[in-house]
Amino acid sequence: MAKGDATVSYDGPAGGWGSLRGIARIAGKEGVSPGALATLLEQNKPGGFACVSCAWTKPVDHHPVEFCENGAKATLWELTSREATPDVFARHTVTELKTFSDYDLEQLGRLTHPMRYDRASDHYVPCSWDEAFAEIGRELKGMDPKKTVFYTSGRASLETSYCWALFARAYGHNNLPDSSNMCHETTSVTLKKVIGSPVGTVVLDDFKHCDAIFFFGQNTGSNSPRFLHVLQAAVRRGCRIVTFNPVRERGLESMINPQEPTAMVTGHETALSCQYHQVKPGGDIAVLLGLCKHVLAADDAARADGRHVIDRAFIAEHTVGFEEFEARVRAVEWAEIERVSGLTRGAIEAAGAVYVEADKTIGIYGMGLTQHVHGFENISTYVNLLLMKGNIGRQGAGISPVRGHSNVQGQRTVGIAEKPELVPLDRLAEMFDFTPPREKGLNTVEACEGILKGEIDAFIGLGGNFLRAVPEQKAMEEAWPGMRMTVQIATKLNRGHLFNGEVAYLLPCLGRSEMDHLTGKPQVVTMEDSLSCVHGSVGKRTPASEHLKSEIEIVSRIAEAVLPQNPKMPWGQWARDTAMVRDLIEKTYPEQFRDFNARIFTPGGFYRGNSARERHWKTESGKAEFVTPDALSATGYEDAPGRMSLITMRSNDQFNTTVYGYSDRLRGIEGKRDVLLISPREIERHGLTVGERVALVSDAGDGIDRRVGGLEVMPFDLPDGCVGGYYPELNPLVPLSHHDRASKTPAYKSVPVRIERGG
Ligand SMILES: Nc1nc2c(c(=O)[nH]1)N[C@H]1C(S)=C(S)[C@@H](COP(=O)(O)OP(=O)(O)OC[C@H]3O[C@@H](n4cnc5c(=O)[nH]c(N)nc54)[C@H](O)[C@@H]3O)O[C@H]1N2
Ligand SMILES: Nc1nc2c(c(=O)[nH]1)N[C@H]1C(S)=C(S)[C@@H](COP(=O)(O)OP(=O)(O)OC[C@H]3O[C@@H](n4cnc5c(=O)[nH]c(N)nc54)[C@H](O)[C@@H]3O)O[C@H]1N2
Ligand SMILES: [Mo]
Repeated sequence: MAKGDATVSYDGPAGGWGSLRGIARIAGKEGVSPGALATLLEQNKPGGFACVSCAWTKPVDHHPVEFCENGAKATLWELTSREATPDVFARHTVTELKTFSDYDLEQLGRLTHPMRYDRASDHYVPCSWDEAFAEIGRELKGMDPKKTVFYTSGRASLETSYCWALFARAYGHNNLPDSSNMCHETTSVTLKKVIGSPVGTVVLDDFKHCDAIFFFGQNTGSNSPRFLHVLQAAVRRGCRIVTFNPVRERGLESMINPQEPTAMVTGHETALSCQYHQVKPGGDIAVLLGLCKHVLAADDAARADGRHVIDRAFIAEHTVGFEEFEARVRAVEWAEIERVSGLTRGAIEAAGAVYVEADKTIGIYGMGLTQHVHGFENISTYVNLLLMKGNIGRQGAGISPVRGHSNVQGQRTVGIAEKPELVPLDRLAEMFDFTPPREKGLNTVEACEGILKGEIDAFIGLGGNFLRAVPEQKAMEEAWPGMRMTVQIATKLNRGHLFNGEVAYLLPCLGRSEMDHLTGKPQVVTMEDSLSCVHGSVGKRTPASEHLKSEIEIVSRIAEAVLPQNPKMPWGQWARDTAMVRDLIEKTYPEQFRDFNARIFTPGGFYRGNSARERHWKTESGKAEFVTPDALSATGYEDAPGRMSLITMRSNDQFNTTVYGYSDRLRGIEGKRDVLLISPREIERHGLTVGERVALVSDAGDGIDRRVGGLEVMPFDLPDGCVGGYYPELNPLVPLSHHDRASKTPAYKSVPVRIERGG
């Protein structure tokens, strides 16, 4: 595969020795505690603990070593021997800590004590758990619940998440924004609308039967590396992979399987994608319409001699809206498709030919489709392509979003939702004898809007790094201290913890690999992966500090401090016995969690089921719905002279806002993150020189001065009209109003910017 000349790149495959070196480097750097490497061997196996990194599924027939480079990094990050003790906080004021990089903050190590922010001295100071719960309880009791926000990052277990959502509702609000509001909320909204199920329809076995896999905007090599094995097996039996991505991601080009000793020794790599198309950011609706156009043309030709390509029987029986969509596809001009996608008709037709020839196709996607102003249309048009050939609801076919955090999908399943209609409120009312609030709550963007307007009194974060992950970072950091109370439940210090309300607490919790020592017997927690399989996880390690509490205990203690006594809500008992919470989950969602406690260690997890997979469409029309897109470009803005689309990216050495190191191995970028990736042609066009420092400034046209300076110009193989750089450093450039129209997922993958010299 040819590469652009003179660009930074990496020619080796994904996986292989490079990934082992990546693990060894991190193990050395994190100063891991004794036995940590042995703990890794238990990862993702029945009776062991579920990896805290990505949401990729855990197979029935696991490998001797069922973890990947990035899963190992995530676990070792948790098992560091470094400690952010009260002494560390005594040495640095919070203002001083704000000058630390994201990397340096987390390198301080695990939080060991509950801490309260002391405004007078500008220090975090240790406090007792009792004091913390009492004051948080007192504050919340005095507040209007609807002016408080309970955020969750997608790592908390099903049990903790269920309790958290129940607590919010018993207290009196649905303000339950989740990291998925910045991530796959576009999926939840779009797939629910068009196929009646908010999650993907594919199961692991389908990858053994598909003839083609299409990839739109998902970076498997860095973000879900264990999935590479599945892809490798598919390719080896003749399945074809076609990828659309502005960046040539090595993981999707080729890999060496670290699980195969001979391949490791001989360096034998498997080529993964048979076609790789560098679409412009936001060009996917156009590509998908082009593919549909090709399918229609192939069908027209086939029908002339009595065959067919389109599955008209399926369309007639199972769908609505096809005629309108067909008319739109026929009407759209190839010239327009080429302009918006940046690809030639020939390239799109070559991809279309793979789709036409394949009997069964799986459609994979990630943030490259969800994080756009027209993310809804990206996904609905993708589904249209699949529906045209009946590729949903049969073996070897389907739509498969690859989720992010390890339990982000499950949190939605058990009630973390700002949308009350997604939750069985009547059942909850009956089970727990209370009146759940019915008003829609705040999602992430709406919570930010509320905080900016000064309308929110308290924020409690169950994990995550909200303030660093959201758009409009500068204004958000300024507005944040306007809140009366902020509480963060966390394992490590991050930048979001350095901006505090008048009353502020930092509450340290156990990580998933650690033993919950409340009762002395191992507690099980559960997670749902991207393919809707539910797995049990048991922490085995001695906790990093004796003062840590499990997330579920922290949530329960806050709930007890706030809510009036209710014999139906024995919070203390739930925290001591998570099996009781699983019984409640089963009672609340009986179809999906039948015999929950008996099935938690089913090898490969137990499948929660999916109506669309059964071709039972729980949509408004009762059928799968073709939606005709009204936009051709997903960016939501026009091209303008000097305007560039910024893609914010994850490196191979980070997990979201957690930066493990400065090696983006698979892209050949080493030792730095303050870079502006741009094609040599655009470097020339803008009159820039390689290595000079520039600033990116917002070109959203709303008069707000958003900028990030000091970025080193680095030549990189990208399409014209776009630049790349790292998340979260570039988040100050993303306007809060720049989000998917349907789901309000921030449009982090095409942000309008300009390059300013001398930055
Ligand atoms: N190691 C590691 N693993 C992770 C994470 C991590 O940070 N590190 N994060 C976790 C989380 S929360 C999530 S949500 C997932 C994220 O995993 P992914 O969904 O893979 O997300 P990204 O890496 O942000 O972007 C995906 C790809 O989209 C491409 N892209 C950008 N714009 C476009 C576009 O307009 N069209 C197309 N077709 N492609 C585009 C980018 O080049 C990139 O390769 O990974 C999870 N796993
Ligand atoms: N520009 C840009 N912005 C983005 C994105 C993008 O692609 N581009 N991606 C978006 C996406 S997909 C997501 S999901 C969000 C991520 O947003 P979040 O989920 O809020 O952020 P994380 O970086 O995953 O959170 C890391 C912190 O979680 C805490 N933590 C780690 N493990 C545990 C644990 O076991 N328990 C608890 N309680 N805390 C723990 C640690 O303190 C750590 O610092 O960011 C979004 N923001
Ligand atoms: Mo995510």
